Amino acid sequence: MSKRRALITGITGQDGSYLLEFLLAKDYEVHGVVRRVALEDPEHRLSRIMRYREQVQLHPASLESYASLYQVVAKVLPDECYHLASQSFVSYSFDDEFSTLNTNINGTHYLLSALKHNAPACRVYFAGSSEMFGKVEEIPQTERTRFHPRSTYGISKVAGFDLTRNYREAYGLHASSGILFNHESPRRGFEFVTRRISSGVARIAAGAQSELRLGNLDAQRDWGHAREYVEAMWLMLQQPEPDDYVIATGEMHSVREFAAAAFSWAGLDYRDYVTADAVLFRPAEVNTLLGDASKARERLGWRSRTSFQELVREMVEADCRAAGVGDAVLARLSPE
Ligand code: F7E
Repeated sequence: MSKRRALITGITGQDGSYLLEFLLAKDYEVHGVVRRVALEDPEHRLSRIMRYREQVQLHPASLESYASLYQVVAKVLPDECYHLASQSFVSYSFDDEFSTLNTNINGTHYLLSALKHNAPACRVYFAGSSEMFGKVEEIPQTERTRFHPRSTYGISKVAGFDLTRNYREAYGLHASSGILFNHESPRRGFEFVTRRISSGVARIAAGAQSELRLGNLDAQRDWGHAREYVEAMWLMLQQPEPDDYVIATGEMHSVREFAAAAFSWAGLDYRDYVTADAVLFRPAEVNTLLGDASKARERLGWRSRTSFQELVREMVEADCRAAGVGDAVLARLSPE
């Protein structure tokens, strides 16, 4: 039997790299959409997937170009398509609303349309986000909670979610959306708060830095491990019917708690190093996010397994090792 063929947009990112590993382990033929510049600068831009370079076929295309996505889909004819690519940094969406909306909404629309024309039987995953809940209308948030996005990033994800549902209802595409709450790992981009903290702790422990400036320490998030969240994406596409699912841990912690835990793993007190800088506050903040993933648990058999403390420890350990901190700190961080 021929291998199942998967196409991933955003394959070079945190989630894309974990999904690539997961699908290779399941013996998929994996294809990825990347920007042309990534192929020209592989050491840097393909760093998360370099070790799988021989096992994956990469295709240059842009979310801004319908023609380029159309050609990739027509060539690959995927059985499953995971649309993870987007401008995903919420802060940046306040600086450049227009490109966030254009790239994220059009990119999703172009891909869905290209699939409708070339591979209508393909099963599609759209990366929705808890940012769609924004100014939350109930706690915890479920698939039935109303959206109230607070940034153009959130708005673009609501539009992508609606487009995905519309392609399902109007054209019969097997298209599902995951409403993923924050998910982190040692592969998280350095601009996101958890990685800012874990890499900051590592530099401080290594003596290369003496303070860490953050924004709103009181924001609360539901943080899970990205490696587990990509399994949920795959499970959604194995269901007979497409649907939408909240993926979350069901536990909420503040940025302050994350910082306290991260510094404490390195034997430090965050209050000696962290300052809240008003410049880093967002014009419209999402203060609390807490997901209820009961539907995913019941229908997909999925649940989050990594505890908050373990997630923090893993991130701090990885950054401390990369920063070359001393053995005394590493001994605190290594699991028994
Ligand atoms: O911010 C606060 C910040 O940038 C988390 C993306 O993957 O998850 C992510 O979006 C919170 C916010 O992630 C700093 O104000 C404080 O309240 O790590 P973040 P995010 O905005 O929640 C969702 C699910 C997505 O879909 C997104 O694509 O932390 N915060 N101080 C800070 N945030 C940052 N970045 N940097 C700080 O210094």
